[in-house]
Amino acid sequence: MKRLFPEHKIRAVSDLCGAWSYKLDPEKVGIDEGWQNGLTDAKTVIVPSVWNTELGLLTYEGAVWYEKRLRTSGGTIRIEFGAVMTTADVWLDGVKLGSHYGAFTSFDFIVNNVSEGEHTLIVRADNTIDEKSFPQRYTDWYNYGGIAREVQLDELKGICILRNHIVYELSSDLKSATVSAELELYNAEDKKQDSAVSVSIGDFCIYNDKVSLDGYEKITLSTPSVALDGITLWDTTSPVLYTVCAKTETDDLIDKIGFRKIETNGLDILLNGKSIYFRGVNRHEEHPDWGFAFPHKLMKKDIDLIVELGCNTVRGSHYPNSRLFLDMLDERGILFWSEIPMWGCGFSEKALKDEVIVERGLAMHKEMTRDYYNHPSIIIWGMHNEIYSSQPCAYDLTKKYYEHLRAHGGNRLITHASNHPLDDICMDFNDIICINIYHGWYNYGGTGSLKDWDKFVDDLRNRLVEKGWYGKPVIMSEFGAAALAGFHSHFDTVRWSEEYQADLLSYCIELFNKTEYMRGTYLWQFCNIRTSFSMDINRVRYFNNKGILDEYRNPKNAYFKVREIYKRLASEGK
Ligand code: ADA
Repeated sequence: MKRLFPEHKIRAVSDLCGAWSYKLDPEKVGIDEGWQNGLTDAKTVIVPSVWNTELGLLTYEGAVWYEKRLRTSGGTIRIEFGAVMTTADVWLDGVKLGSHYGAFTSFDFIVNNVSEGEHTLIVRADNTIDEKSFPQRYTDWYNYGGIAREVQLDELKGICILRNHIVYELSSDLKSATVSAELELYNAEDKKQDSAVSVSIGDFCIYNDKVSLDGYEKITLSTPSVALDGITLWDTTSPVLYTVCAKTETDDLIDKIGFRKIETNGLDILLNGKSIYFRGVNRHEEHPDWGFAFPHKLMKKDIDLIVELGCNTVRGSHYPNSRLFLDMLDERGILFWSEIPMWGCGFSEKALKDEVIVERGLAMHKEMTRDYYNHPSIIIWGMHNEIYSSQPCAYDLTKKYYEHLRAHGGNRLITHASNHPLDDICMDFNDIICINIYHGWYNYGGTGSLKDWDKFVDDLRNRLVEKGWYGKPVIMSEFGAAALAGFHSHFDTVRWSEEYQADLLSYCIELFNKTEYMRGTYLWQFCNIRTSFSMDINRVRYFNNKGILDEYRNPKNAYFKVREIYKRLASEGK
C-alpha cells in the first residue's frame, strides 16, 4: 500500500511487495558473474524491508541482490520503486533498465514491448558509503540498505498520466482560487494516439480537451487557469481535502489536495492569513526493528503521539518521508517540513564544492518537489541541515537549491537549518531562519549550563540585526538533551537523567516562546534513533538518546512536561 487511497481506477496496478529472493554480494562479483540474469542459492526476504534487521546483517554494508518474478499482460509497463537504499541498479530479464542514486525518493522505469507472461526483475541495492555519498560516513542516523518502500507494477495503455501537479493561487479574501494543472502525459503505444484529457477537483472540472501524441512521446501540458469560487480551505483545525482526478480515455491518476496559504509577514508566519506558532518535533522515520522500512500502523501511532503531545507540526528530519505518512498528515491537519539528506559537518568544504554532490542534492530536491508537490501539509522545504553555511561554496549551492524550490516547489517557505547562525552567510535565501543549537548539552564554548541560552538569544538578535535579517521569523529547529530511559536523579543537573532532559526542554521552550523574534520550536527529538557506529561520542548504545520517547515509543519524563507546555501554548492560541 503506497498511499492511503487508490491512485487509479482505470490503470491496472500490481503490488510487487511481499516475498522476494535475495543474496548478499560482499565481494561485488554479481555483475561479472551475471546475477542480473537471475539469482541462484538465494533466500527469501519480505519487501519492503532493510537487510540490517535480518539476523546477523546489522552491520552489513555493500551490495545485495533482489529478485522478483512478475506477471504482465504485455505492452508497456512501468515499475516504480518508492525507495531503494542507496544506489539501485535494475534489470528486467537480464536487460538493464537503469540506475538511481538516493535512499529516500522514488524512481521508475517505463519499458515498452514487454511480452505477455512472467518476467524476472532484478535489483542490486548498494549502501556503500564513499566520499560522494548522501549522507557521508559521519552521520547521526543508521546507514540502512535495501528496498525500503513499496514497489509497484503499472500496465500503461494509450495516453497515460505520469504526473499531475495542481498549481493554484488563492484570492486575497481566500475564498476563491485560480487553478491549473501541470500534467505529464505519455503515449504508451508505438503509434500516434488521440485522447480526451480531463482534470477535476472535487466536483469542479478544471480541464477537458483533446490531446494527440506521437508513439512513445512524453509531454508536459500546462492547462489554462480557471477560477474556482467557494472553496473551503485546508488548515490545522479543519483539514479539508479535495480529490483530484486526471483522466484520459485509457488511464487515470487520483490524488488529494488542500487549498491553503503559507506566508510570512515581518516576524510572523501566517497560515491562511492568521499568525501561527509552531509547536513541533523532529522525527526520524525509523525504528530499531524495521529501520527505514517503517510500518504503516506505526506511522499512525506516531501521529497519535505527536497530536497528544500538543504539536501542530513535524520536521521530517532529515529526508523525504514516506508518502503514506504525508497522506496521514494531510488528513490530520499537521504541518510538515520536508528536506533532503544533506546532513551536517560530514559535508566538508571539499564535498560542497564537488559537482557530483551538488548535482545529487539538486536531483533529490527535484524528486522531492515532483513527488510531494500536492501535499498541503508540507509548508517548509529544507535545503540542507548544518552544513558549512559560513563558506562561499555553501552559498553557491544554497542559491542553486533555492532557485529550484522557489520556481517548482509551490507555496512553501524555504529554509535551511543552521548550527552556526553567528557566521552563517546563506540566510539571504531563507523565508524563515531556522537554528539548531544545543546549549546545556554540548558546550559550544559556553559554560555548558542552561543559562547559556539567555546569552544566545541576545547574541542571535544582535547578529540578525547586524546582517539585516532581523524581521524574518526565527524558528528553533533543534535543541535538546539525551536521557537514558529509566535513569533518574534527585539532582537536576545530572546529565543523561530524564529529569535533566525534561528541565532543559521546558526551559528552552518557555524561553523561545518569550523571545519576541521567535515563532516556534521543533524539539530534538520525537524518539530515540539508532545511529551510525561512526558517531562514537556521546551516543550510548549507538543510539541518539535525545528522544522524549525511547525507540519503542515509551515516554520519558520530558514527554509529559513538553505536553503540558505545548498544550498550554495551544490553549493560549499559540
Ligand atoms: C544536529 C543534527 C541532528 C542530531 C543532533 C544531535 O543538530 O541535525 O541530526 O545529530 O545534532 O543530537 O546532536
